[in-house]
Amino acid sequence: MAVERTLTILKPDCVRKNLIGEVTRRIQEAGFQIVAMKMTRLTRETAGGFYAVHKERPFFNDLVEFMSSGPCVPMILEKKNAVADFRQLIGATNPAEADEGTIRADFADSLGENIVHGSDSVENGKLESAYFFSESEVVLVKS
Ligand code: FUP
Repeated sequence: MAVERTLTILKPDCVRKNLIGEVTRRIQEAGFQIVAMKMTRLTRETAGGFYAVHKERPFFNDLVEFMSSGPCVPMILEKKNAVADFRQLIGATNPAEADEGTIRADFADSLGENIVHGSDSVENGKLESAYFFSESEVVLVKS
């Protein structure tokens, strides 16, 4: 299995619920190496740009509103098979459908406010990582 990178965002509901520590602990315990991390507050424009693929969907405005409603914590994570393993760790987009013990099953309130983002492919992970971080903000990790 190849070493991959994936982009996660601890979303504004995660920050509001004081779950940055707990979610980060679970991510690290699952073997992910954090290679970039920051706290930031998205504007409506930057949130809309990140989710541009959904701009024709009925939930787009609510999604932009929510993602710009408070600070969030984007991170780039590195691990073998990172993209699929991370989506397994967080569970289905809709927390009502997420497997027991996943981050979304344990902490998310709704489909719209689901605690964390995880890239859905290696390619999107690269594009999404570049949306938040410059090359110089990504640390070199000895493996
Ligand atoms: P995911 O890949 O799990 O982040 O899910 P999607 O890209 O399908 O959706 C992105 C975000 O849009 C979700 F995290 C929540 C929101 N969303 C809704 O609010 N309603 C929907 O029906 C689908 C997604």
